[in-house]
Amino acid sequence: MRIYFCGSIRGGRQDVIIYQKIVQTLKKYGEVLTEHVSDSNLSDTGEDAVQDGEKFIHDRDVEWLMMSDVIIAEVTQPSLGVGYELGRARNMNKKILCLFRPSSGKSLSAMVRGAIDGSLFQVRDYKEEEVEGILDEYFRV
Ligand code: 6IA
Repeated sequence: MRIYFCGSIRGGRQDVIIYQKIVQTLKKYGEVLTEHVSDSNLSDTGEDAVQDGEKFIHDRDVEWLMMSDVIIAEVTQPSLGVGYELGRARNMNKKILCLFRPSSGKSLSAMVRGAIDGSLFQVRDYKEEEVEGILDEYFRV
């Protein structure tokens, strides 16, 4: 099983600890292609990637999306990159689970919540301490 994890990078890194918890759990179920998203050394500014570097990142990430069996996205911290990945993945008819924490006080984009289709595209509202159980349940069915 190949798993693509999406989380905010330039959108802001405040949830990186939760991304780590998610990636550790996902590793029980398959190969996580995008473990770097949960790397606490990766900052939202980082080494300023040159244009070619950014094209490389984009093209490699889209290729990984194509190769993946399932997409798990933590969508609480809004991120253009995560939104873009979800749109591309939806168009590829991938199985997608978005995880959102209402306790953040934020409101999830209608373009994500409104994409729920009762099968491939799912959104789960959760509390931080529930995340492992939700993933275990998702991968067991
Ligand atoms: O717009 P964002 O940066 O928040 O987008 C985050 C999403 O896009 C993640 O789910 C990643 O899969 C993807 N992504 C964005 N930037 C990168 C990246 N390097 N490397 C890999 N995937 C990325 C950016 C480095 C830079 C901060 C120095």
